[in-house]
Amino acid sequence: MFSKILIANRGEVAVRIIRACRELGIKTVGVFSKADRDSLHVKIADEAICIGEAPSSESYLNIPALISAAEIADVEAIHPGYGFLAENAHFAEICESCQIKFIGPKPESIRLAGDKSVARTEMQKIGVPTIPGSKGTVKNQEDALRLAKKYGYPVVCKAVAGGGGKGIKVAHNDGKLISAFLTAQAEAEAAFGNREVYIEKYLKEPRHIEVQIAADGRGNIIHLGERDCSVQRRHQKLIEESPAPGFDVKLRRKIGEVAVRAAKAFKYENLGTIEFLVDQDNNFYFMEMNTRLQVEHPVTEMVTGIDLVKEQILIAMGEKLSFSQDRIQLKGHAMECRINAEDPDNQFMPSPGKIDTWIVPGGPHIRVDSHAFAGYSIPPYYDSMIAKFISYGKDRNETIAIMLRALKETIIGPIKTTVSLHEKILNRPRFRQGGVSTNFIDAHFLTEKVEIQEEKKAG
Ligand code: MV4
Repeated sequence: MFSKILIANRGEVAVRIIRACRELGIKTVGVFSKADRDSLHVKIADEAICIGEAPSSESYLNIPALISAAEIADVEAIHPGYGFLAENAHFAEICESCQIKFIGPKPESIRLAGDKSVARTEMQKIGVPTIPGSKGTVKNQEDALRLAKKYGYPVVCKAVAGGGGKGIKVAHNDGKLISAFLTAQAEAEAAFGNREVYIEKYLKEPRHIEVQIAADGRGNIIHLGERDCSVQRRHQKLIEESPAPGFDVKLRRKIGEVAVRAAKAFKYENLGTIEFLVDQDNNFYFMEMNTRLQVEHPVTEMVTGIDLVKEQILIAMGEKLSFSQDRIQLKGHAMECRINAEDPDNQFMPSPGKIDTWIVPGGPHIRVDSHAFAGYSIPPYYDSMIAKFISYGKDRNETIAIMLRALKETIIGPIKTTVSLHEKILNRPRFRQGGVSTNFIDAHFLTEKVEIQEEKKAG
């Protein structure tokens, strides 16, 4: 039904979407900033249009430029990828009003998920477990203190518009709570133009588990198992895997059913993810809904055998889901390592610049999703992720062994990358055991470790 799609994104995800379109026989229009002229997505798209200057505010976030490009190229739909405008309800609305199909959920679903406090309240209404905390937002310091007394320290103040770890502050006592509350408000105002904050009991060593869901426009809605994304540094995921270590069929069915129920409450259509925090006893709590294709979608593709990007486009065209819940079976184990152009030995300083050597892994059961190549210059303006390595094996141990040999055969230079960090993580006994919490990287790898301990003592 679609004959041409515009991809409102750059980097590996633009390449990934072009690949899906080509397999579906859909023509592609790439867009690029002046810094991305020589990028891979520009080379492999059927057409490419320059949409502005290097800073993303003047190009990839420039709605008038994107809509103009879509009109000039005469596309029927826009795929937003992830980041940039993917979760912008206003952009989805503008696409709709220009009769361009936005490949994603309806604006009202994006808006509902975007308010974390309202989303949390909606989940409570339908009996989806949430972390104990405030009813709605917290207006002042007195209320914050009263709630902290009720739930007991530590507590966490979170921005309702939150994302990327901004506007999240933990407090261990009354004295710290006031500054945590005010800082969360100020950060939220600066980052999102919305200073509203809610409060939750702080879970000490949670795992981050998310469930992939897919919904068509005909009321069919299913889940595609879970991903464990607990290995993060400063709210940036480093490694994701599926299935989650320690999850059995029964627990998967339970969290999957809750995720589907949650998605229904969002009147959801297209691909989405329900994020949960999971405690040591495997109790899970709804945290938020992501209304986009995610970076880590390939791990789900590997264990389900489903091409999620093609599915996403077919859903947007009005097709029925190509599979039913009883046809979804996780097979084997998949793991993704995000390779960033950053120096792990120097505070993860970005390392943009020209890539002279680009030798990336191949062979059985390794997938490399990337927009980089020998001779490519990484611009300093955007995200530092330059590749995703995805390994697939019969079980977790084999999957790790495949990833380790893949990392070992990688030679990228002269820019710095996080390849060596991934090798270290994968060799840690605690990681090999499986089921690490979100504190794992802080506890094992952070040079800022001392500083964090000092903060706790002071608090
Ligand atoms: C929490 C939490 C513990 N308890 N909420 C961080 C980002 C945002 N999506 C929610 N986050 C957290 N919320 C309560 N009540 C711990 C985190 C958290 C975290 C969550 C997932 C992955 C990595 C994390 C790293 C630090 C803190």
